Amino acid sequence: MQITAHQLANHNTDHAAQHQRRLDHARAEIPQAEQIIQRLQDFQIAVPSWALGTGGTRFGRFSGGGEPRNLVEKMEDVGLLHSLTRAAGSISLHIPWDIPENYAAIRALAAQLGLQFDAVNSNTFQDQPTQELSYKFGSLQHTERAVRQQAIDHNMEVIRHGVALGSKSITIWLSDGSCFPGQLNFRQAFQRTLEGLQAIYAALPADWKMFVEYKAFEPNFYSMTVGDWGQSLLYAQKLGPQAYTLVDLGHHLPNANIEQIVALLLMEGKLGGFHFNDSKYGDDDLTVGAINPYQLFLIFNELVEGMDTRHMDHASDLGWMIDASHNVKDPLEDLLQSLEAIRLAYAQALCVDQQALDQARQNNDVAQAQEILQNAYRTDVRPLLAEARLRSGGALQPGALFRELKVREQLIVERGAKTVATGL
Ligand SMILES: [Mn+2]
Repeated sequence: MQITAHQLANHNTDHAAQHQRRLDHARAEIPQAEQIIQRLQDFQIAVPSWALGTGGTRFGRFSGGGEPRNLVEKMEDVGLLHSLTRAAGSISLHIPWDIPENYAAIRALAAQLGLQFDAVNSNTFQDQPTQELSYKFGSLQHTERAVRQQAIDHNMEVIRHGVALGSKSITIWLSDGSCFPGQLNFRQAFQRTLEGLQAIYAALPADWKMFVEYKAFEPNFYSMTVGDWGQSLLYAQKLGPQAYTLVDLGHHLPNANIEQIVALLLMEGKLGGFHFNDSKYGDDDLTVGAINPYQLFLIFNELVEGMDTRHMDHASDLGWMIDASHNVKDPLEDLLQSLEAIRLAYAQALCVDQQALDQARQNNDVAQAQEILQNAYRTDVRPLLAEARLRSGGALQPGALFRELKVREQLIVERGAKTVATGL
């Protein structure tokens, strides 16, 4: 299904008076409101193809019905999100779950839906049915050269798909590591992995980036061969200028100071992008902002200040992706909530009075520094988000319109109640 301009206009007319009241109030309170609205219009977030179906855990998966059955339907779902929000202008594909069969047709559909292709993602954490050698004991770290070569070849194939679609980056997350002490020689595992990444890096087109994603634990529980930002940064530094660290918010040990990690990676010019999600315990992949929206705000505060210091373009110089998926919500409503949470944190960070904060720090005025941050965090920027959507042709209240139009019910009619999207 597609949401028509007429449906959007009707919805926006119904909510126009209420919106104007809220917007007038926000404008009176936020001096830089107009600039924030414009920045929000530019700020697009990539939706991962694997978040469009109900996520699973290793204990089970409960499909919600109407899930996209193939790449075309996944793109149509992102198109729905984009037409409601005008904030989800790209899709991040996962190979082999989304192998495009007809590049021209897929590109034409993307153009029609107003979508770009964000980073392509490789997968050497599962064995595929057609695969010759097993990744049971790792991929790029594997002791056998043939397994390593198979993983390298797969990543090169992913790059070729990305080139054909117009992607500009590849994200590599390795599940490599060890489950028990003694299983691996850490140094040799690192060296083998580095050699594999170097071979893939050599195949990167000149205008591409490689994102090296780290994760503290799971599926390996004793060591991970790209286990934290320090290891990822080491790889990225050794690989060269097209390699960057990717920060997935759920991939840290509990209570890690992610905003400090982000600040230092930015300082080194090695922060490539984000996988947004939220968590309470580990890699929970919960809706962005569902558990700790203040941490997300603090991360965006470092991003805005750090990107401005380096004269970076907020919209295009880093990769902004969602990586979340779970069992109990409608995946599209979940993504609408994540998109909103990311943009709220961004807009609140744009409200921070950086000069005043700098002055408070110079004076060691700790209480004042906290006041400045929390004032920005407690600013209601929701009317600015709504205004940005309105100006870009989206809906004033995307979640409400999603329900008014009975989008999920229609998708179930079109696709059936028992569909299951490819993914975890
Ligand atoms: Mn991730």
